[in-house]
Amino acid sequence: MQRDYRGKQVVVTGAGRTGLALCAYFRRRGAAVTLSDSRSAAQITGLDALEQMGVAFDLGCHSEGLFRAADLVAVSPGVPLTVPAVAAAIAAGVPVLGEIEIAFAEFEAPLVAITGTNGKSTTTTVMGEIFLAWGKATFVGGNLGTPLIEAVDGRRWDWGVAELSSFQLEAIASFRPRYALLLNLTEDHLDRYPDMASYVAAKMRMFENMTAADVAILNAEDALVMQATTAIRPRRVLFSSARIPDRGMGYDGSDIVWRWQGVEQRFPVRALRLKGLHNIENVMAAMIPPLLEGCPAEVVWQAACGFSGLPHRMVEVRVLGGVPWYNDSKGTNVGSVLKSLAGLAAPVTLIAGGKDKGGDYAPLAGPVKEKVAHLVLIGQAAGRMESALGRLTHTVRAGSLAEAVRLARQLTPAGGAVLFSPGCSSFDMFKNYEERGDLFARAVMELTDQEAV
Ligand code: UMA
Ligand code: ADP
Repeated sequence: MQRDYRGKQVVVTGAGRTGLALCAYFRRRGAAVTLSDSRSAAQITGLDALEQMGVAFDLGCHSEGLFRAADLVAVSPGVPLTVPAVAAAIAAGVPVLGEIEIAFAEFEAPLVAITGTNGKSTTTTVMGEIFLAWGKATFVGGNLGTPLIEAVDGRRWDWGVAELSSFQLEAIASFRPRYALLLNLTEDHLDRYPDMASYVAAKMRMFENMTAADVAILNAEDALVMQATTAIRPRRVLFSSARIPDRGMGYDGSDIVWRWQGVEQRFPVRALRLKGLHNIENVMAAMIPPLLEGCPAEVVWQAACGFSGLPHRMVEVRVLGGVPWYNDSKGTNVGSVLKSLAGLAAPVTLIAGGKDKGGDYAPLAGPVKEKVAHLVLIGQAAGRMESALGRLTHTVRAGSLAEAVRLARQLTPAGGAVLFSPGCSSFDMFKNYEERGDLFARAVMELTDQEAV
């Protein structure tokens, strides 16, 4: 249901992609908008267009008085609710809502929400491809890149498929998807949350307004997912990469098997272009809502098989002197590095490090010992990673990503492989993981045959 923002004083926090879209949204709806960002005007792009729209600015700080006096504070995902001005607004009784909540109130089509620590973007994209192949006008976005608020622009949608981060779920109120997927839960974002329980609690908010008329799609093989969802209200449909449930989606080592209402359907996994058990999980999860909605199985499977993967996730950049080089810049936590390493044979040269999110690197110890011949560390996390893993394999530090690439070239003989899977976010050295992955790929392409190992 659309809210009436006419004449309201709205403070939008965060001048990233979400904040800029929120400003335009609220201006279109007649609100008086102030954009607040801790960065200064010189560091932000896109302000001219907002100024022309009549947006006011509060830059270089977040002014508490402004926040306390607002009718609504709209927060970008990157702005924690603990920021003093936001906390002051909450204390003063001002509604503080996230972009997902604001967009949801006006998004008229049914929504599928997808969260989890890893696999969100892949699952979201595969599901979007399926709905589109079925001929449905489908918005595909969210944390993936296009904020949901950009979908609320007068276009008519049949479906919305939205990747959601824990950050986005922190500031919902009435958000209620028809389907909600929880893919897995492992440690992440401990630079924003005091502990793992708080991170999980943020993710669990996805289910809070759902009823028995809605469906939760859950990973039966993830013990934490199972434990965290025992008391949720929506009906549960499980997927498993280790067995075939009596009712739900499973994998028997060669086929994905869908059992529903007494009928069994099989989908041969060799036809998928996506590789790895984790991607089989993503595809299984992505298939369930369209199948439950009556999308023909052939349409579902053809679309799933047509998808070859997103950039920056285990992309082979080139093979040089018998060494494949993989860009996995989206490997931004320990869980994803584990999956990427699992897909490679020893010996691997692993380039890792970036902005430290405060998690434990010890789960990497076994695979590093077994497969990683050389560990090249970059960024803010290099010290903590070296303490956790340095004694298990030959470890060096590099001052830049380009230097890490040169070192990896020198260290890796034919028959080895180089994996760039940072296990950290990119914000210490780069704008985002895409920029980091592009720079890695460029540095790899600039290597010449002459630089002998
Ligand atoms: N800022 C403040 N005060 C603060 C913190 C930040 O003013 O206390 C400002 C920054 O100076 C900056 C702005 O906030 O100008 C950035 O806002 P933002 O971080 O919300 O960035 P957006 O460009 O709006 O991108 C966000 C998501 N970013 C984060 O969650 C950090 C994008 O996910 C998402 O694609 C986009 O909305 C559209 O939905 C990125 C991400 O890293 C890819 N997500 C995390 C992940 O996937 O692990 C959760
Ligand atoms: P997200 O959007 O949650 O970050 P992506 O689909 O972008 O997830 O995948 C990022 C990385 O996470 C991949 O490169 C891979 O290493 C890992 N990954 C993908 N799917 C899964 C999964 N289902 N379980 C665990 N790790 C996964």
